[in-house]
Amino acid sequence: MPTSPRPEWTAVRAQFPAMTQDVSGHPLVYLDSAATSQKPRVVLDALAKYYERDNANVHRGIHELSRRATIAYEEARAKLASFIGAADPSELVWTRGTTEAINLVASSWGLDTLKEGDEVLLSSMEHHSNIVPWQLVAHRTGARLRYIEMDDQGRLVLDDLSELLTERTRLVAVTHISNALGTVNPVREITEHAKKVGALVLVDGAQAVPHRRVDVQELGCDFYAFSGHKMCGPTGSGALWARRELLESMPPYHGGGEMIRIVGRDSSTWAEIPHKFEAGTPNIAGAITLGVAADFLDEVGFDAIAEHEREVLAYALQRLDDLGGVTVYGPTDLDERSGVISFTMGDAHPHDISTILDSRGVAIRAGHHCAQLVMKHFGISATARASFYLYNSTDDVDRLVEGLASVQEIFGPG
Ligand code: 7TS
Repeated sequence: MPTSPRPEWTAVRAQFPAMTQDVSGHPLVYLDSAATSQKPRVVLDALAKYYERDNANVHRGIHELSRRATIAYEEARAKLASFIGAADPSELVWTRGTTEAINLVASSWGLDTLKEGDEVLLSSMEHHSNIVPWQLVAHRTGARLRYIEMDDQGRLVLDDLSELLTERTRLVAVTHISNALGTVNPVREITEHAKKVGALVLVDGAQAVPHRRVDVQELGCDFYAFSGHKMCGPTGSGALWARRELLESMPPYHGGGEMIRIVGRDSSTWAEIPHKFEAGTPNIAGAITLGVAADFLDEVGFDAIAEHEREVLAYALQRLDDLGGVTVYGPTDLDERSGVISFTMGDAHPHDISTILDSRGVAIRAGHHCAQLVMKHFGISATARASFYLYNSTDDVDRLVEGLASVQEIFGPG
């Protein structure tokens, strides 16, 4: 088991300027990447370069800067499409992130397609952004929401799937990786079952795309949503991937400039996909620099990232076990989880744990993590959550555990 970071990962970390600062008089230990990741120098530089040299609106002006911005914007689309294994760049719609991508599907496909008696199958480990949009649509259409439940390790219980999936099921919407537990779901297996009853499958990839190679075609899903800011890209960037025929048949979600072909007084016709879903001036700098972030991750390599994160995760779980008094939620098998550790410590409230850690320069998240159904399942209101990314090391784990030891000094051993 490693006790000091490997030099190649120290070099990766050195590319993240935010990671080199002191917080509360201590070198920052950032363990909140499930909320948002830090950004490497190449992404920050690309952002400045875009605004310094190429800033112009896309698909509009016939001038050099607009040409440059448009080319870079569409090149980034092609890059991200291939990054997730899409067949064609036109299947990738830029959004503000996962939340907007799911709302797009719910409002466009959902309102257009769902009828009274139809069913949407969710899971009880979903982030609120894959629950609430479906509730909104269900209330308006009369569709019914059903849930795949979890076991006591926070794994989906798939034994019941053949009962949950019926000819009424129009959509299965599940997370690839849980943000509250780190559980990695067998999406391909779920997709295979869903196809048998003709249901579509939407996958929330917010916690997956940053950490592992995702291939939407291999997964066999129909919609895949993800956020740029959790994968070293800027906030306000992200995308929805969907099969071409679905995007073509779905009505627009927002109306405005650039999503039309011809506008008349009473009605209009729509631009080709993906532009039909991109009304108004998009987040041009966000899309372009998300392309840079994808290149950065590719260069480090997902095999290496996954191996490194697993090493840090295994070390962290062992050290927490050695410390004692820490209840960790989620699967015990490392093959079934990613670099998220959600935990509680006796009577210490997660917010107090987080505050004590913050005073020592260690950033974690405390709360329900926008996954209140997960908290309910475990009979708790909140957890403390440490989440790891490629720039974290076993040294960070040591600092976390030192901080937790001081929590125990204050609150007792738990
Ligand atoms: N789905 C999952 C699984 C997530 O983890 C998040 C954000 C979202 C959807 C929403 O993504 P957004 O980029 O549109 O906001 N999760 C978290 C989190 O765990 N802490 O802060 C945000």
